[in-house]
Amino acid sequence: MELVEKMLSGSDLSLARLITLVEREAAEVPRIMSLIYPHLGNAYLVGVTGPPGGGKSTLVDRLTAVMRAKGFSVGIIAADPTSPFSGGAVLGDRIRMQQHYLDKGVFIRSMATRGSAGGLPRAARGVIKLLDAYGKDFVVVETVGVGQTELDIMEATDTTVVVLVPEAGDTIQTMKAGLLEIADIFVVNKADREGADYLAVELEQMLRMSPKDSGWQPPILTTQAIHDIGIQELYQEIERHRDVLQETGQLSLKRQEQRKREFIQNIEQGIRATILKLAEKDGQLVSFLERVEKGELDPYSASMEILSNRTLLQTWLSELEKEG
Ligand SMILES: Nc1nc2c(ncn2[C@@H]2O[C@H](COP(=O)(O)OP(=O)(O)O)[C@@H](O)[C@H]2O)c(=O)[nH]1
Ligand SMILES: [Mg+2]
Repeated sequence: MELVEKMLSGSDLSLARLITLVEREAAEVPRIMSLIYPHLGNAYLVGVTGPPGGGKSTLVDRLTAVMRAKGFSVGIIAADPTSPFSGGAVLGDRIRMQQHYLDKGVFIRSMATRGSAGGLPRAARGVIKLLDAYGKDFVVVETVGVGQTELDIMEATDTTVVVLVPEAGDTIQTMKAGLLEIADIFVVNKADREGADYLAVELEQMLRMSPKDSGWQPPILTTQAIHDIGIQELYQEIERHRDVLQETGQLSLKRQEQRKREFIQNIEQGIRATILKLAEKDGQLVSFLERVEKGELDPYSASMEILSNRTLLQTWLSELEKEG
């Protein structure tokens, strides 16, 4: 594929085009992914997540400046499912990261969801890979919020930075949403505001209650992204985490896990698509569906009946094959 060749030899334009294909889940995606596969694994992947307005984009902007000063190239993905149409967040990020828009060593892409559940994490993972193959030393992924979408995206990164702010309200509540488990590094941003120290102490107490057995205790940093304070320290902690992951073999284990998960998820996705297609046309499946919907048949028995009926499954598969 010519586009991939061009991208691999450094064409920004081809990279942008490939990203668009991945975002649209175009038919060429599996081919693209297999072509870039030999070029993967060199970028270090940093996820930045937390509640909206916490200063993530500002932080990413400053962190990028630190990485650039050290001579590293950076790819930035802002995955924001909250702005499907307006592009408001995208524009805001453009302003916050404008110092990097003219820098050839930085590639920035904002992604908004197009409504398809599960689509954004898949697309984001694909874009991460493109930036990795393109040769970026760091790929930084910013996600907004604390939902399943964000957790799914963060699973694909090496170091996850969770950004919190003093005014975040009920911290404990936020933690319950899964942030506590995924954070490798905590950042209490807007430390120029009241309550930052208190939040840091509160976090520390929570972490002490549930110590991790992985050999890495997530540090808690305080930053003032707008004043460029604490960013060097954040960069150093990312490096320290990376070193620990590498030395203990956890990095390769983590990536092994990621590949396995992706493999299974892709199969699941394919099977699900097949079933949905069948549900539109196969008489038997339709009648099962109707009875389940009406409550005449319980979903468990119905699915067991289908899964144990090999003849039925085989007929369906060959019907789909015929269609191509
Ligand atoms: N007071 C204060 N404001 C900040 C700090 N960092 C970012 N902000 C502001 O917080 C707002 C949201 O920042 P943004 O980076 O867009 O947050 P995001 O939604 O998490 O990406 C902006 O107006 C920033 O200027 C900080 O350290 N202190
Ligand atoms: Mg942002």
